[in-house]
Amino acid sequence: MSEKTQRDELAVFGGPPAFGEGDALHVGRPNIGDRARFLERVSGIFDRRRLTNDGPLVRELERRLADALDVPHCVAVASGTVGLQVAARALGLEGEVIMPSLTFVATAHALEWLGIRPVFGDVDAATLTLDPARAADLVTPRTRALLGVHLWGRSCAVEALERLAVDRGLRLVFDAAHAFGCTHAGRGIARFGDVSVFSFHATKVVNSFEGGALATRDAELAARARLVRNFGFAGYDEVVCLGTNGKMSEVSAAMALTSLESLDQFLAANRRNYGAYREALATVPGVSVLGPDPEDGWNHHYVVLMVDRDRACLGRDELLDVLWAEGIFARRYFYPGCHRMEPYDSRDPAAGRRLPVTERVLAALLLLPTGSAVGPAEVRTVTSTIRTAVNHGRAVREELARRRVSPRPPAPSLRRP
Ligand code: T4K
Repeated sequence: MSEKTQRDELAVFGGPPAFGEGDALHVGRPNIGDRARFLERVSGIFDRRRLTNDGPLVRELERRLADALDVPHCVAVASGTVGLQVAARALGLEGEVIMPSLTFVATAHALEWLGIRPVFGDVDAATLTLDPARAADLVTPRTRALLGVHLWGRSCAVEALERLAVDRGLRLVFDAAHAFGCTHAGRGIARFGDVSVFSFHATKVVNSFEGGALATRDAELAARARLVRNFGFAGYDEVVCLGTNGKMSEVSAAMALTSLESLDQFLAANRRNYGAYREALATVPGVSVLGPDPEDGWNHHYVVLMVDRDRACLGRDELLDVLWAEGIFARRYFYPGCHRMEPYDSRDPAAGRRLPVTERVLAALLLLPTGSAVGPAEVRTVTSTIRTAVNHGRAVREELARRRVSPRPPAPSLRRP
């Protein structure tokens, strides 16, 4: 791995790829905390023979999460997706929920799976989160809630969404999958709305392999969420509502607790990488690294590059081809937008026309590898590759067009086709 300063060093021009199969860079490489501490906790699980169902580690995790998030109630769940569903059921949602299309498809699927219709509102050009004014236009008698997404950990216009929710009698849910470790206006990010749902998936800043949590200031809502999470059981033989299996296992809680203990290190690595990307790319024309809202305390978990095709002389997808050829698996999270995915696309193929900001952003964004698996040397290689590709933008475009076949290797996603 070295810096790429000359055009012909780029893999698209025949140079050796910067990273091979074994050391390729990914967006979402897991942060691993103290292994010995994790294994010690797992050993305790075996000793106790309590593997799941609201075990002691899950309870300990819920207490620690509540402290970290500065909320009185946290309910650990099996995934962020299940967390959104448990939240929706605990709030009694039905009908329609207004949400952005610019999010991971799980946000929409979680609702649709319950028979609740996601209605996509455009994002605000500055925050790239649900635009409260556009959301207000979409409220109908069927609307029950607003679902804001703290995209890439950057906070929604929480105050404006709270006002809208109160004015129109709606519930307010935040998808905070990306936002652990974030604050807004000096307050914990979970202290807004009715409930916030976090993901502790392997790719997140704090991870439990798979997992998530609801955070809320509402004791009754938390109690209902606990029932829904566990089939609706209120006692050994008493089921009081429709529920599901949304429980977090003890081994996941062991991982989350261990991960939490290293949170400061993970955040420091994110901050360091973000700073290095931003500095190195500041003078590259046509690309910009997204910063935080001045009111936000940010976890820097995602490094988001915006590519202006005209100024960079290179499109986002061409830059993606250049990076993938180097073994740098940048991602287009969350291209092409929920509205262009099924079942939403078939239901409303023209939705994109009502989402101009979303469409513009989805055509320009590119997420770069970061996290504790990425160090300064890797960032230098990525940024020098971007700089050299942009410096030779026209030649890169011609070379890619000449090859006709994209040099992008098969998808690096671990997802099976
Ligand atoms: N809301 C939002 C806004 C979300 O972003 C998400 C999840 C959710 C809700 C739902 O939360 P969960 O139900 O998942 O808890 C990944 C994650 O699977 C997903 O959790 C996450 N958002 C999303 C942003 O990213 P994919 O389909 O892109 O994953 P995949 O398999 O391509 O993995 C990403 C990269 O990470 C790979 O290139 C390699 C690397 N990786 C991944 C895993 C799992 C590793 O190196 N090791 C690993 O163990 O969705």
